[in-house]
Amino acid sequence: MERTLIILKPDTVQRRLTGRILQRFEDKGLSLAAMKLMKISRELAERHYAPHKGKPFYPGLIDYVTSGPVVVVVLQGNRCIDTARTLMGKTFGYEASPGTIRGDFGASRSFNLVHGSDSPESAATEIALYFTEDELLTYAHAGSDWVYPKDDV
Ligand code: IDP
Ligand code: MG
Repeated sequence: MERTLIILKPDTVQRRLTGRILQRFEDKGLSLAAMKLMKISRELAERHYAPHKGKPFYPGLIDYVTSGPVVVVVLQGNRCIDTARTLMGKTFGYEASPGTIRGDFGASRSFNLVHGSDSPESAATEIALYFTEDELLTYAHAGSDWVYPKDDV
């Protein structure tokens, strides 16, 4: 069972797409382990996006993710890091396939609606930036046996 950090970025909240985008992850069978509405401080944004420091788009990225409320979510499920990234689509909305979140709702390079961790290491680091261990809930989900067969590996 994996966990991943998802952020519904300020454009998602401003465009009132929060429910529809969360629905995509739930429809796939991923479970909510934690969730909150918050405004990301510049300091937190700089820690989160430290791997991108120095790139040309970095200052704009920090401005963007701190520009309004976001919904921060931890999702849980088998292979959920890659599954969530597949649902999100390619980084730039105009390149992302129709059917993906970015492909259906995004048209730009930066305003791409959603963040998702890209590896188990970044998921662990990013989840710890936003949640304490006791805020992460593990619980039996009615119907999980119908998403993941018992012998699924
Ligand atoms: P990802 O979100 O698909 O993992 P990253 O390469 O990690 O993409 O970039 C982080 C975020 O920075 C992107 O989601 C996007 O908001 C922004 N970004 C990435 N590349 C560019 C760019 O070339 N121009 C403007 N913004 C960019
Ligand atoms: Mg990334």
